[in-house]
Amino acid sequence: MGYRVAVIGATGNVGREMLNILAERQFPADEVIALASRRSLGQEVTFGDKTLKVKALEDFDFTGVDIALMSAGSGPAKEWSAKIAEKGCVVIDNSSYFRMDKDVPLIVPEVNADAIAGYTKKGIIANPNCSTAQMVVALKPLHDVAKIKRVVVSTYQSVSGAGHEAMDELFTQTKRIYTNEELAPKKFPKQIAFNVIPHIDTFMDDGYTKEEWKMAAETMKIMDPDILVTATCVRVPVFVGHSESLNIEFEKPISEDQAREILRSAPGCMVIDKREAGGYMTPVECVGDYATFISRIRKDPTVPHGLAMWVVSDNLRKGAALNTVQIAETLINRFLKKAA
Ligand code: 11C
Repeated sequence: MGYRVAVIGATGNVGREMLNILAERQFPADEVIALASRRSLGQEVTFGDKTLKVKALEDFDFTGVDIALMSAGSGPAKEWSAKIAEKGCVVIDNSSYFRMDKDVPLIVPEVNADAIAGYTKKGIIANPNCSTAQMVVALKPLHDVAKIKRVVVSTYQSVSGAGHEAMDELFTQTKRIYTNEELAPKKFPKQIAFNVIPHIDTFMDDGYTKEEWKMAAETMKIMDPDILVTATCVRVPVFVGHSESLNIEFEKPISEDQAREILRSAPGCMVIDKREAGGYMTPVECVGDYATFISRIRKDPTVPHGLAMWVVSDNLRKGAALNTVQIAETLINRFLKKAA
């Protein structure tokens, strides 16, 4: 007997990837239900070789549904998660709403799969921010060996992180540059085509943005509360794939060769690191892939035990939909086993 799985926010960038990944990984589902708000009622989405008609979340009865993968934003997460969990359906939410709740585990399966056990408190599991997810996949194997003290990260985040309207804005602005038409930024505060914007999410009182704060706070919750992270998050005119430049300070010595070896055998990591033109990963090459790619591993000589590296991953996959499905896989294998 398989599972009944609902995908909430099924018409969005991440919801569509969730459906693709459930199909690709042959998640043992007897039924997959595509849900979105009433506005999307009747729209169609693809699930493997099937087409699913989107149902309205507001009218749906979750009785008998095992798992809900939710990517509908913080508002719907706040409004619906507890009601869905009350029906016995475990919610895996991709928004930031529950991430810092002490009764909700925040999970990247390669890093802290055991913490999933905490889902029983509220029936909810949180999925981290995309830029955090790929960073901790690369950091954890090194932390286990040489203990990380501090990370300085600068991100180069694709527009798909801000939704499909943001992707349309990059596309339209890029065309308009050539025809001398008005660029009219809407989704982004400034022109994104042929530009970069050092501002993702809202500004906080200390001058950091919420995206930058999330990278620090979520890393501490997922990996180790003692790790210091300072981030600068930047939007770049790339459609899909987030890149990150990391400078990592360790407590113990660790060489670049050791780091390369450790990361080569680490779950979810792929090392592409030749010191020659093209011997590194770029975001357009990671699209559709599951891995977190690590390149440009080198010594950071400015601290006693330091390494620098470049980390790239598909933000809609490892950063969101894939991680959510991996959580669901871990959940069913460890906690929601059904007789074959
Ligand atoms: C972006 N990282 O690239 C954001 C998207 O907290 O889940 C995901 C925001 C979040 O714009």
